[in-house]
Amino acid sequence: MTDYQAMWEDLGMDLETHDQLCAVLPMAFGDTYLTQENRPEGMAFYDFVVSEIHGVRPAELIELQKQGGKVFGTFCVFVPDEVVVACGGAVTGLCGGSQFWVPEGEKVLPSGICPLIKASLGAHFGKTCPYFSVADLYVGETTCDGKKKAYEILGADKKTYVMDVPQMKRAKDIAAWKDEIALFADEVEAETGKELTAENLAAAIRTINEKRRALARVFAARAADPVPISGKDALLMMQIAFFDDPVRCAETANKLADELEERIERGEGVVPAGTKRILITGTPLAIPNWKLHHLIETSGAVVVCEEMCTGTRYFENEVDEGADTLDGMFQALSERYMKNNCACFTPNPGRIEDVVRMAKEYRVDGVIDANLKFCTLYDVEKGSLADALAEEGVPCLGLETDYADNDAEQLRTRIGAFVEML
Ligand code: BJ8
Repeated sequence: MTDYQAMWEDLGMDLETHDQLCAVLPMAFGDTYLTQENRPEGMAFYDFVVSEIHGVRPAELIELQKQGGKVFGTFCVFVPDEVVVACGGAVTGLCGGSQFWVPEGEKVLPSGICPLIKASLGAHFGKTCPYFSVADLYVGETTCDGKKKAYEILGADKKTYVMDVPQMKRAKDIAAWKDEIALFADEVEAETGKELTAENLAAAIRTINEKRRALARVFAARAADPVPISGKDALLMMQIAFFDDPVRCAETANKLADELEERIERGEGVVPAGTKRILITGTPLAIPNWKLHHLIETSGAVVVCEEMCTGTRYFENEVDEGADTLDGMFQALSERYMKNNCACFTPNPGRIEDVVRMAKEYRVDGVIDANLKFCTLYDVEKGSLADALAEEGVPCLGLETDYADNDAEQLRTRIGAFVEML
C-alpha cells in the first residue's frame, strides 16, 4: 500500500486523529464486506478504492490541481457536475457517513441535527478527511434547513458557494433553477479560469449521461431473481461514484454490469432464488454507512434497490442531449435535475410514485423506509408513503436511526420480524 502520510500532512490534516479513523475502517469493511460469498469479480476495483480510500483519489485530485484544475466539494445531487467537468474541474461528494466525525460536528452544531450534517462538518473542522481538505471550494444548496444553515458555518472557514434550490416544481421553479445553473456556471468559470462553451458543456453532458447509464445497468440487473449482486456491493458502487472520475466510474460500472448480465444468463445469484427482496428508500447512505444493508442482509433478506440519492435518484433521468446553445443546455440541465424527487419539495408525490413503480420493477417483497434521525423532510413523508404502499399490498417498515451502533440489536430484531412476515 502506498504511503500517503506526506500528502495528508501537506493537506494540513490532523494526522493523529486521522490514524485512528484509518485503523477502524478496514476492520469495519472486512466484517461487513469481505465476509460475503460469491461476490462479483468486478467488485475488486471498489474493494481497492476502499483499501486506499483516503489516498488514491485525493492524490489524483492533487495532480489535477497541479495541472491547474479545480476541485469542487459537494453535498447534494442537485449540483450539476456537468458544468464543473466542462471547465476541466472535478467534483467530489463530501457527505459524511461515519459516527467517527459526529462528535467534532457537535462542537459547532446543535446535537439535534441529522448525523449526515454533523459528520460532514466534523470531517471539515476535525481535519480528518482529505476530500474536504483537498477541495478548492464547497458548493452547498438550500435543500433542508440543517444544511442551509450549516453552510454559513462552513462558509466562515472555507469558500462555500450556495445554490438556491426551488422548493416546488412549477414552470417558474424550473426557470429559477435554470438561472441558478447559469449563475453557478459564472462561478465555475471564475474559479477555473476556463470558459464554458456549448462544445465543452455538450461533451460533459454526454460524459455524465454515460455514467448514469452505466450505473443504471447495474441496477437493472438487480431486478433478476436470483439477484446477481448483494445490496451492500451495489451500495458501495454508488457511494464511490460520488467521488470517482466520471469516465472511470462508467467503465467500472459497465464492466460490473457485463458480469452481472452473464450471471443472470447462467441463473447465478449471490443468494438463492426466492430470498426475500427489499427496496430501501429514504435519506442518503453516505460512505461508510453500511449499517442497514448489513443488518438486512444478515437477517435472511437481500436489498435489491435503493430509492435514495445514493441510489436511483443519482442516475435516473438523463439530460437531453439535443440542445446546441448554452442557454438550451442550461434548460435541459434544469429540467433533468428538477425531476429529482427529494423530500425538500412540496408537494412531492413523485417520490411515492417512484417507490411504488420500483417496488414492481425490482419485484420486491417489502419496503424499508429509512430515516436519518432528525431529518424532518423524509420523516414527514413516512405516512403517505406507507399508505400508498399499503394500497398496493406492499409491506413497509419505517425505521429511524443514526450512525451510532447502539441501536443495532434493536434494529436487527425489528428487521428480522419484518422479513419473517413477508
Ligand atoms: S437531493 S436527499 S442529497 S438534499 S442533510 S435532507 S438527511 S436533514 S441529504 Fe439530500 Fe440533496 Fe435531497 Fe438528495 Fe435530511 Fe440530513 Fe437534510 Fe439530508
